[in-house]
Order: sequence, then C-alpha cells, then structure tokens
Amino acid sequence: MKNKLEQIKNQAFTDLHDLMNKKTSLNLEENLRTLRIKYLGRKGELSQILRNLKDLSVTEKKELGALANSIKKDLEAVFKEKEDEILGGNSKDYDLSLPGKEIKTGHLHPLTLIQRDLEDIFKSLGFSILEGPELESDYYNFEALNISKHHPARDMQDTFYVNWEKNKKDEKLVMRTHTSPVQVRAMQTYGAPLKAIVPGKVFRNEAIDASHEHTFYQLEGLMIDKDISITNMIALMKELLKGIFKKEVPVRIRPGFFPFVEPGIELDISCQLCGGEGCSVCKQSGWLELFPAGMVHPKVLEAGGIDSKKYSGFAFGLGLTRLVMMKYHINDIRLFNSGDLRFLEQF
Ligand code: FA5
Repeated sequence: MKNKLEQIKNQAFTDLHDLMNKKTSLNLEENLRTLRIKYLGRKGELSQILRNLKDLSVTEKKELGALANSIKKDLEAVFKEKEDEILGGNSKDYDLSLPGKEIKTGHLHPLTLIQRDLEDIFKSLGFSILEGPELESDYYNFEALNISKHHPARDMQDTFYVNWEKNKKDEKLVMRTHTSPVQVRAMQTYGAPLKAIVPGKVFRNEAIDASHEHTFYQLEGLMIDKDISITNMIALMKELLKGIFKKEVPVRIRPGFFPFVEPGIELDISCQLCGGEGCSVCKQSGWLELFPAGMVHPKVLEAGGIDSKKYSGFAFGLGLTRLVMMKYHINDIRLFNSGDLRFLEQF
C-alpha cells in the first residue's frame, strides 16, 4: 500500500511535468483540470485508498493515513501552483471584498428633461398629453389647418416629401413640419371641451445655422371650451415660462400670421444667452422667436368637428429645442443631434 501511494505520487508528478512541458498543448487549462480529477477527484485512486483506510488495523491506518494525506496535500499544492502559472498566477491575490468596477449608465437628454418638466406643469393644470404621427398626411399637416394646396403659407414650412408616398386613403404623406396637425386629430377624437399638449419631433427642409435645425422638437398646446379668450392664452404662456426658468423672463408679443389661427401672435423671449445684447443665436436682435400662438381659426374647429359658434379656443406651438437652448445656455442648436458625449455628459 505504501508503495502504491508513492507510485501514485510519482506518476502524478511525471504526468504533470509532461503536460506543462508540452508547449503545443492548446487546451492546457482543460488538460490540467482532467489530470487533477484523475489524481485528486472523488473517484481517483488516492481518494479510494483514503476511503478504504477504515478497513485497516489501527497502526496501518495511522501510518498509511498520514502518508496518503501528506501526498494529497503535496499534490493539491502543486496543482494549485500550475493553475496559477496558466491563469496568470494571481488567483490567490483576489480580494472579493473590494467594490466592483462602476458600470456607466446613460442619462436623460436635456430635451427629455425639459419636456418632462413641461408635462408636469401641464398635467397639474389638467391638460392631457397626446401624440401624433411623424409621417403625416398632407391633409392634416396643411389642408385641415386652413393651408390649401397653393397657399403661399406652405413656403414658410418647406418639408421633406416622402417620394409622394400615399397612405391607405390615397393621401400624400410628408414628414410633419409642426405638431399642429395633432390639433385636428385631437378634436376629431375627443371633441370639446379639450385641454391637451403634444410634445414631438418635427422636420423641415431648412438651411441650418446656430438656431435652425432640420429636425427639432415642438410642443403644441390646445385649449377649447366656451368663452376662451386671448387673455387666458397669454396668462398660460407666461405661467409656463416662469415654471421653466424659475424667474420672470422678459417677453414681447407681436402680431404673427398663421392660417390656422385668428388672430395670431408671436411671443418672443429675451435671449438668455446674451442677456438681450445680441448674438448669433438671436441674430443680433436680443429676442428669440419661441412661442407662436393664436385663437383657433373657425375653419380648423369645423375640420375637427367642433361647432365654432359654440366653442372657441387657443393654440400655441412652442419651439421646445429653442426653449432648452435658452434654459441651459446652449449656443448652437446643432449640438442636440451631434451625439457628442462632451455635450451630452453635462446634463
Ligand atoms: C409653427 O410651427 C406653428 N405650427 C406654431 C403655431 C401653433 C402657431 C399653434 C399658432 C398656433 P413656426 O414655424 O414659427 O410655427 O415654429 C414654431 C417654433 O418652432 C418657432 O417659434 C421656433 O421656436 C421653432 N422653430 C421653427 N423652425 C425651427 C428650426 N428650423 N429649428 C429650430 N426651431 C425652430
């Protein structure tokens, strides 16, 4: 038995030596594991001998038990040494109590942050949040808004025509140029009274500069009820700006023309980038066009199936991307779609 134990030990050392010297071995790690199982595994010869010790006399048990255990210890040590050699030798240096590497998580885009703030403000005022298709029919984008086929107002919003693709109703499709088409869609679905906002992406075939993009965000607002006046509208617009900027922002109101409102206004805010001094974003004027609005045109109410003699309402089309520029003092609109992490990681 003693010889047998010595033989096992010698054979294990020889096999291990041969394996480690076989430089060509592709599966060194796996072969080492197989060898370990052969000599130290539960079904290995050494384990069997250790299991059978109980059948021996007390003296033999003592002598052979000590030898078998010492061989087992030696083999365990040498296998561990070889494993460390193969795996880079630092397995014993792991400190599992150390904190792990921080996994970088994403965060919300500045546009989403402001959009959520606005949604909270409007929800607290009882407005619903709606959405509409980005690929819109020519009818909803223009005609339902009182912009007929050859109306010059179409030039104000040059769009991307989708190969004059048509929908099921045989209508031409365009990338929507504003969120206003959802006005008529909402009226048709919910009727009056109605209080809703529509945040969303819009597209224009536009010459790009510091304050103009081809793809940007707007937030449409619509309130229809009995006895709604322009005073309600201006009060709401000011309330909204106060909620976002957390201070009174100087505004100016001037007449504006949009075929879907009557009367129409433009609310500009004092440029928050230059403090009204003039810069490339406000085109040296000190004011930024942000918030066009007006009383919904009777023809639009009728297109939405609402009796214009009974109901009136206002609508506005906030330039959401520009509002975010003003809030965070971003001096170039092109940064929003750039995907530049140096920009995005600041929020
Ligand atoms: C409209 O789009 C109208 N639908 C707004 C409206 C709604 C009027 C309801 C009346 C009633 P306008 O083309 O001016 O209007 O665009 C609205 C706002 O979007 C502008 O004030 C501006 O802040 C922003 N905007 C317009 N063009 C661009 C652009 N190319 N890049 C970034 N923001 C833009």
